[in-house]
Amino acid sequence: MQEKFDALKESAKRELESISSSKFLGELKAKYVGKNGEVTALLRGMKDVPADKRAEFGKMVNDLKVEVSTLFDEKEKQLKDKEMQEKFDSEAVDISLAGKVNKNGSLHPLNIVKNKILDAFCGMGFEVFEGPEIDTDYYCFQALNIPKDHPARDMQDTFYISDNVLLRPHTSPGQVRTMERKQPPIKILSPGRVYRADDDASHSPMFHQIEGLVVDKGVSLCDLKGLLDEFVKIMFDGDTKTRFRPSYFPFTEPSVEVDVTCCKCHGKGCSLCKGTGWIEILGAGVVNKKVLEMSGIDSEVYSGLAFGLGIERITMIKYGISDIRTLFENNVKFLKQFNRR
Ligand code: FA5
Repeated sequence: MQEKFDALKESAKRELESISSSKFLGELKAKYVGKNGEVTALLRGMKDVPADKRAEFGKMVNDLKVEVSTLFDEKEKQLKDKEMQEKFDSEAVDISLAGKVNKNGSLHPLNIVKNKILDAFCGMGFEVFEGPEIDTDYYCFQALNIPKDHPARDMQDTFYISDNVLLRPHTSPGQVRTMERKQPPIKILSPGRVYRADDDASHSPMFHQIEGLVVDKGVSLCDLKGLLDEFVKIMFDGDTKTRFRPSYFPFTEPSVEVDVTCCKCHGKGCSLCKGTGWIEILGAGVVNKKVLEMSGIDSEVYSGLAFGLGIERITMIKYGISDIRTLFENNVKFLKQFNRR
């Protein structure tokens, strides 16, 4: 009997040795110690064993079962350890390899300058209001005291979608839309894209403006000058000079234009500033009473000041950019220069 038991144990050992994956283990275990396995079958032969030998026989079969099960448990542990190690090896990361550096994006110089301008004015109590880029003839011109066939329309020739609807040539419609909705005191900025039939080193067909409007009791040209002087001080370094030049806009009276010294020639005169030494950054003035009245503001009680500045021109002056077109070419080498933290 003992020989039979030993042979069974040897056979289990041999079969276990030939197994190289834990997934075949379950089937083999069932063959020996499962419900219908060979060791379990020995117990069924108990009935043929003489009664006085049964206890001893039963103990021997149970011992064999424990021994064979232990062989399987050890093999299972061995295979699982080996498989785990193989998994670790195949998923290993080589920490000595050079890493991949993520390229960080950065703000476009126009956005850097736009944010700086908004910050400067918001610090003086202005709120931001954005109007539509496609607007009507009424808001772009008529409500700003530029009736049909007025010669001032030529200065802002633009792109029409239909007789009455156009790409706005300036952000001044923002003035009208604000005054129609809100009674004074008003202190708003209206930034956005604008469009004109222009194209040279300092004029782009699409560019960005920021409109400013203040309406309250007793607002005057002195307030406008003080406000813009403060703005220029915040935006430019000490060497930049400014000048206020009388000008004409149908929607302001009196009107001015503000120039700063040319970024390329520093006032000597060059092709960028057309030999004048100055670059215009904004138009401004005291809001025409007719415009206040058309927008529902009592011009006997209130007065206003307004300005419209070009973000591209201010960016060019701040960073010494001599051609406006470089701002729209999206040349990464050029844009990287502004990526300073
Ligand atoms: C106007 O657009 C007036 N709406 C500004 C204004 C607002 C005046 C409120 C009075 C009261 P002007 O056409 O001058 O004005 O344009 C204002 C600024 O936009 C200019 O000073 C300049 O900085 C910029 N600008 C004008 N045309 C271009 C262009 N084609 N490309 C880039 N910047 C431009």
